Amino acid sequence: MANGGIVAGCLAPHPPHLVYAENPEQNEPVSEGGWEQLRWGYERLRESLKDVDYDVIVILSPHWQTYVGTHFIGVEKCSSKSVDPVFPNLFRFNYDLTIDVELAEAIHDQAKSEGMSVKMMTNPDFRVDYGTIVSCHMVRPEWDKPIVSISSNRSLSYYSVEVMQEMMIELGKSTAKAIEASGKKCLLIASNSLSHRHFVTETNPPEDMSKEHITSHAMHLWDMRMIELMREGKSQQIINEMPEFCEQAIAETDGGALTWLLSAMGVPEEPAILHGYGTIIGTGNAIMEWPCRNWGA
Ligand code: 2X7
Ligand code: FE2
Repeated sequence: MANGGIVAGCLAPHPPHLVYAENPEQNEPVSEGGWEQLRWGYERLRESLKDVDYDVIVILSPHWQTYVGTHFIGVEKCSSKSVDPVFPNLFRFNYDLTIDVELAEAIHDQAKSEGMSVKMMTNPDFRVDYGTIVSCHMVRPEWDKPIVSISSNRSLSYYSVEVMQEMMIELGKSTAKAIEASGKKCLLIASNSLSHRHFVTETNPPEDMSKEHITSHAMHLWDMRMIELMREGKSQQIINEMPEFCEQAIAETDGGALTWLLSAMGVPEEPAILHGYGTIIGTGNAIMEWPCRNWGA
């Protein structure tokens, strides 16, 4: 790969339950496990990536929500404690990560030159969102790669899912251009669940798997449809159906991450690999990989 490029794109969901169930030393709460199907899926993804050479992880998370433009972390070292506001009983994680500010600025500048509203986030006390942390931890628990952290510009709140998707398609194109010019090899992550209708009470203990299932048959059907489209390489159809999916399945793709990822990869017709699927408090979660490194120039 003479120029920079995308070695793989991943759909890597971030419910904090996954980190809680893994019991890494950085997380304070202690569990008896749980959500194994998904955690084994992440194991398969890590195995698939273990010999892949890359420089940086580029991630877009729906839990860093910005309302005026897309923001990029522009601080090289970020360390603090991340507490999930809804599940503080499951996720109190001490993180210490490095940002590739150079690449973040390059994507920012490229998007700006295309007319997008963008901003570098330079507050040294900024708290990195848990979506970014959970997905990065599950994909690469060694924390030995710098990341580029991209916010979810909630243009759907002002306009519509359609407008949001249009903007994510542009952001994806700018991301790909900047990566190519950078000369860096990148792993891209869309950090989101699929169907996102969840239960409103928690079981005791939270990892009681006898209570875990999808919230409704309709949500299951939507998740399976999206997974099949990904496995068949029908990226354009996914983008076309995205507004309906977001509305009917309350899908977390409404944050734009999956559309951004598909666009950055050039709306691939190559099939994605399904590494795992499972539910977390009723939401649907798929771990998918597009192995771009094998597709040739
Ligand atoms: O952020 C999440 C999520 N997307 C799905 C399920 C449970 C918790 O957090
Ligand atoms: Fe989420």
